[in-house]
Amino acid sequence: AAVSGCGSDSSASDGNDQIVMGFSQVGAESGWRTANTESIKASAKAAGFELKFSDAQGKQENQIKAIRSFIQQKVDVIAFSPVVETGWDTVLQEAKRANIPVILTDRAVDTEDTSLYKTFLGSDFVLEGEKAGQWLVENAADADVDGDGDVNVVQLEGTTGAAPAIDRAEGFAEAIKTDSKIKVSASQTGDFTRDGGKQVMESFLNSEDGIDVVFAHNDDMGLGAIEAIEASGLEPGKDIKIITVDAVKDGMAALAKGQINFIVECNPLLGDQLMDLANKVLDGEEVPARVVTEETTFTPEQAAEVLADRKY
Ligand code: GYE
Repeated sequence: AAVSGCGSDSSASDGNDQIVMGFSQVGAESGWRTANTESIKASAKAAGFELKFSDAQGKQENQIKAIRSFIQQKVDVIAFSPVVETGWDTVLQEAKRANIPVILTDRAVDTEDTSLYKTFLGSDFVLEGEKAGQWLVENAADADVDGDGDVNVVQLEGTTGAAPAIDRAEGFAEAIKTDSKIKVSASQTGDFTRDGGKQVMESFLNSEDGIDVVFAHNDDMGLGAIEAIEASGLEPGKDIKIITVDAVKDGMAALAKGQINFIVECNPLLGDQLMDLANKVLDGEEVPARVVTEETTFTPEQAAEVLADRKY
């Protein structure tokens, strides 16, 4: 670390100045997460950082423990992707008191005190939800699959309390407001996993009549829903339209096949930008409070075009 015992001259480099980053990851719940973890590890290596990587297995308490242990180990910088939005003030105050800068990646925290972190790098999840809703508004006639005059949507939410689950639902609801035919008739968490999406979709298929559309907060839950829809004898993408978020390779393959109808991209390759921000923060440079990732959307035709080159 920058805290080295070697008493070299007073230049910026003390001869043992490898930056140590403690990174607390959410878990391994989705294809997006796997790609994100790989990106962070690869970028840390390329930037010459020593990375202390900790997997919280979806639990906030594990993240809090990991952050405390990074503080104890006197890492140079802490980065993390908070599993849920609330409940971070105490541990972030501890990091601040220890003079260790914190960078949020991917997901935001909900706090009044923005001095508790240096910057937040990640997607605009509200915008992602809006893009999904806008597509549905534009394709409402087609999406009224059973032709009853209503577009009946069921929603597979991400992890309860997580920024992308809260914000995607909000953006989607806002966008579909403009068309009174479109209604969300049921909404439940599938925890961002394939299994969760499958199970919740099975129960929706049993309890809801005339489902026209599934809006899944990520590809994995959409892929789980495809399994449930097929098992019920219906054809995903035709009998029930599917909209998802992420655009990981498995999602894009299902989109190209027409099993999914529209994907809003969410970019997991945050590693290079994260290391860059960490370097700047440690050099005392100003960084923007918010760095938003650039993203696009995909139709089946567009997915078919890029699928072969999709890296994750
Ligand atoms: O969309 C989902 C993952 O926080 C943006 O978390 C991330 C989300 C992503 O599990 O697949």
